[in-house]
Amino acid sequence: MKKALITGATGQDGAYLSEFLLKKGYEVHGLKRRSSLFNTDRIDHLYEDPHVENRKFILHYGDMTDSTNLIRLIQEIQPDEIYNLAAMSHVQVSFETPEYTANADGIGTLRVLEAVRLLGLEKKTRIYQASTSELYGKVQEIPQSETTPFYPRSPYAVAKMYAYWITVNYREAYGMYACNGILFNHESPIRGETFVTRKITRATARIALGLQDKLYLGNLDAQRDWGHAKDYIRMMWMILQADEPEDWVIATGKTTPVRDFVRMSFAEVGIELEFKGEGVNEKAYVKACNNPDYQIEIGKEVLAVDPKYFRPTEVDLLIGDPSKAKNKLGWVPEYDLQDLVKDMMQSDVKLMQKDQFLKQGGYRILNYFE
Ligand code: NDP
Ligand code: GDR
Repeated sequence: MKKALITGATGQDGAYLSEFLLKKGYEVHGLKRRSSLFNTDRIDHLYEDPHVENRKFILHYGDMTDSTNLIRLIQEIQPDEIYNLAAMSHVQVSFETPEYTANADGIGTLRVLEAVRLLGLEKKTRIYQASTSELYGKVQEIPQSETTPFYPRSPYAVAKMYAYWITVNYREAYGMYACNGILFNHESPIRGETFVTRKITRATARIALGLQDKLYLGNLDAQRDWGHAKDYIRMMWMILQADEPEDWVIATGKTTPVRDFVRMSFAEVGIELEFKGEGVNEKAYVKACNNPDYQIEIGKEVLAVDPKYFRPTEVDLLIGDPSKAKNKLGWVPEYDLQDLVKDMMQSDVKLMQKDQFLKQGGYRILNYFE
């Protein structure tokens, strides 16, 4: 039985990957941070009572900023595969916590690689590094492929650039099986609530159900190559099964502006929007509603721009070229953007119906929209 260690097991990708590897028969070890509240919502369905023997899913306390913790865990587990997914992954927040981001996302990756080397596991343990399309940053070339030069535009991307190159360096210097997956944006119903897609699908559901008035966003012109996280975590595993360790772009090859993601989300619940104005004055109004479940007034303003969500330096356009992964690994995504929006909207409508029920029962519901 193969053993895998997943750092960031409580995050979006960590949760889907844990489930995927358990189904493949792996013993899965996940790193989780101590927090003052439970932070395992996304993996609670996989939880196994620690008093039961021969568990297949085991969580360990740890942190990417703690070398001794990582060395001890890797020594105890002796993993065949490590998926290094843990990171402070929010681009805008990285401008506010640049030093911590460098430590967790950049040096954290070095700590994992160095632990494997120190423990003499170079020939046993394969390592996947969660690299990102944010490395491309300022547009140099489109579409972006494995050979496109990097130009990072945030403390997050700069930290991930260190992680990218230290992974390549350990592969070349010590013959380690260490790979970068350069993954473009991938989303899902369990995406963090402050990333733009989930912020939009949650707000759309809340607005339709009368729980929220308006959605505030930043740059509506930014374009992203959005895929479904379920398709992308499968590729993480395939990357570590290849004969040779290499770096891979995983993307859909299509790009869409944030504005259109908003339009598609509202359309999914039968609400047609009209956008008016430009730049910081751009707004969206309800043009039509053909869903009898929703009592939304025609002409209602449902979206406005708030410059507080603008980034000091923005990544304007991302569009990936996944040809290498398609040709050599057989990468075929199952979801397109329409399927992704549908999946996220269906899930958020159900979630917000629960809130609506609680509100009707007189309970206070969460009103935090960041
Ligand atoms: P999430 O933000 O959902 O999850 C990040 C995970 O890292 C969480 O489990 C989080 O723990 C954990 N974590 C954060 N800081 C630390 C730390 N110091 N020590 C230990 N654990 C920590 O990210 P995703 O699942 O979306 O992404 C997974 C990885 O892939 C990240 O590295 C991200 O940067 C990268 N990536 C993501 C893309 C995407 O579109 N989703 C695209 C390309 C790359 P907690 O739950 O306690 O917060
Ligand atoms: P990104 O994702 O920065 O691409 O990083 P995010 O969803 O945060 O932003 C995408 C684009 O939308 C614009 N935007 C807004 N973004 C947020 N979060 N909130 C808003 O209100 C808003 N309004 C407009 C942003 O300016 C940006 O252009 C994600 C993360 O998962 C990274 O960890 C990962 O590496 C990359 O994707 C690939």
